[in-house]
Amino acid sequence: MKPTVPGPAAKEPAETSPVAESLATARGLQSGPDLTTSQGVRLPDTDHSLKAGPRGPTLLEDFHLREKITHFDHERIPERVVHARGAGAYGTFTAYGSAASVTSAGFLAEKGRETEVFARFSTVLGSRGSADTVRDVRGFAVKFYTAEGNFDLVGNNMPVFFIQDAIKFPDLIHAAKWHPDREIPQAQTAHDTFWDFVSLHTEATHMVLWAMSDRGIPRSYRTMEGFGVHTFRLVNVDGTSSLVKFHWKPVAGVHSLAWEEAQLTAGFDPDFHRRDLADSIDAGLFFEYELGIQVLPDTDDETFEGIDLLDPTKLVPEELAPVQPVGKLTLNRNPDNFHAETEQIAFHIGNLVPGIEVTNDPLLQGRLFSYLDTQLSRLGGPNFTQLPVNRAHAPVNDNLRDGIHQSVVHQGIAPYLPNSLAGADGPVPAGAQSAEARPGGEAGGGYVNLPEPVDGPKIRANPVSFSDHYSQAALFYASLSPIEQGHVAEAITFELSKLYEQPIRERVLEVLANVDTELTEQVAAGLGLPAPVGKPPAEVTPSPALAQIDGRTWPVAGRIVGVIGTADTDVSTLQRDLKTHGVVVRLIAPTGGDGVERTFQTARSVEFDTVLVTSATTDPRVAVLLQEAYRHAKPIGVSGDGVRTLTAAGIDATAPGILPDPGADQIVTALAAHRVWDRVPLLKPPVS
Ligand code: HDD
Repeated sequence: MKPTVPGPAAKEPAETSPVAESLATARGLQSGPDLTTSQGVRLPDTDHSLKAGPRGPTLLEDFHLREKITHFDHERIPERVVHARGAGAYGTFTAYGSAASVTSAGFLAEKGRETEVFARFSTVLGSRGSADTVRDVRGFAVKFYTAEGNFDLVGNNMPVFFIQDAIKFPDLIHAAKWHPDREIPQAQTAHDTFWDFVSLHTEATHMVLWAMSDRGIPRSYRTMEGFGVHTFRLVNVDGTSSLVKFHWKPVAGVHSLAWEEAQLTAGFDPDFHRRDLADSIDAGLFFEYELGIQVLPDTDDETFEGIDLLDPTKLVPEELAPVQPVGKLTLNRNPDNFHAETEQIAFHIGNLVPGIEVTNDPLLQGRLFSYLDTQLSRLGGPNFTQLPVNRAHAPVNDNLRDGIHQSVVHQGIAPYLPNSLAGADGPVPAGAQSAEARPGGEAGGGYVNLPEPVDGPKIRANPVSFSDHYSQAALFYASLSPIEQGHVAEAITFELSKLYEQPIRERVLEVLANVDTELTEQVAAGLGLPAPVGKPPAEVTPSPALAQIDGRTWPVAGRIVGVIGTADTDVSTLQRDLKTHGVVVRLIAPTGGDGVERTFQTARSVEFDTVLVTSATTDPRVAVLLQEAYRHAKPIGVSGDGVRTLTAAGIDATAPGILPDPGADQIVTALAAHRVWDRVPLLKPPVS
């Protein structure tokens, strides 16, 4: 059953858009009132196989049985080797035009230009069927179907990465995924091989702290930042280049789960994030992000303020280079079919359009190989670009031919260049001439690389600057709010507690000692180990933009309020008032009934951002719900006899964030701060 979520009706795709047309064609490929075979033969019976008499053996000649079972046997395709678990949606990117000075890419440069996109969010380590809320990095991949060809921004929700060179990716992933002997643990970094690798491989330290921070457990895809991670090179119409870092800024702010909440949710609703995405879009509560760029001069040494821009373990603090907004993304349409669209979408960091180029970041360079290659085994051959979700909206005429699952019926006889047999207007491209050489001299706009000089000895080595593994790890930790710092210490302690190998714990502590003394001491105390003495970087200037708890408030659309009452509790006024803010109200009662969306048996705190308790009950399940909401620093409203329920649950009605008789406005104000941060100091560890 679809939930009753308020908001404007979900936006239908413009029927004239290229994606709508190609999808409409794809949808129309199967129609008609009768069940048929895949050859179109109508079938009166699909429940009984063809047998020699009712008790006889099944006959091999039953073509319907064989076709049905054979197709079923092959329904699954290999899951992605990383980022297997994900969810996606279509949307529209609208350019502000502010990027025109740095890039010729039309979808960024032309003010007001709208470009269709498909965005896929993912966890990295878990299998396709794993839970959404595990502690992990989140993928944030966006395919822009631009008029100049497809551009893919294949990023994460963290701005740095574990390794500096793509050649180590198989090592990283082999260490981080399950142990190969038993295939456990699923979707977790809390195990020996992960910490073994990252403690031996200290360039991972910065990223490990991000993964252990609240960024590793986002509340929603709606409340995640996204990053292109690498430095890209943008080139404007005059041929002037800049180095650039891409950022997605969520309109709803950055908000995370509490750790205990994340773990409980993995059991109570493993589909938490994908459900939130799909339900919100159905309800017209669209996910919105601004795309921004940090623009840095394209100098010979490719560094900025001493930061090597080719090192993907380093970020550029926003205080040194502000993120300039260049456009807005609104995710507003759910896919119709998970397999056809979300599973078969194929991203590639090398899908670039004129005006956007790559740099020599060695992580990026290796990725340029991996993405196309992986699709060949995942999607079964080289023609995956013809699948509706992967098709470019720009005209395609590529001279690539044949191959498995070829669905284009190519015309003409000369799919090669140069040729003298294909006319300029013919089905085979006339040639890759420059704009001037084209018949009619129409504007060119093809992809031409900036003629960057390339020189150097053949060598397997990194620049010297890549050996600084700790200064930015220390910068990140020092920039977090004290509450977030506490969460990092708790997360690392939790993960290391799960290890079997004591020497690995000790080695991690030695690494941490180079980042921050207090952090090392906290983790060591939690593990009951001595804290080693290291040499944390002497001076770190914090970057406030890296903290997510900073006193700001945010829009609350998509948040959920649970009202504990009885089947007779009238929530219609609250529902009406909160609907204007996009907030959903769900009535929780002892048993089902008209308007009751959850019973005491089916409700659990993790589903609600705020709980309002309106009636008296001593049901222990309600007490647990309230205690969890309290521990997770959620606002709790109390009215009528609800105060007795609160007291029975052992909660102090005068504690911060306990709201007496709250109206819609108070609830919205409390939700806008994400959590009741004032309550956190009262909560004895471990709380989250
Ligand atoms: Fe990757 C998938 C992001 C490094 C190899 N990667 C994949 C996805 C995301 C990222 C979001 C999922 C795309 C989707 O939704 O289909 N990957 C990153 C980021 C990286 C990164 C931000 C570092 C900055 N990746 C990376 C390296 C390699 C790969 C260094 C290999 C050398 N990534 C892959 C892959 C995947 C993939 C094997 C698996 C499925 C796919 O590509 O289509 O090619």
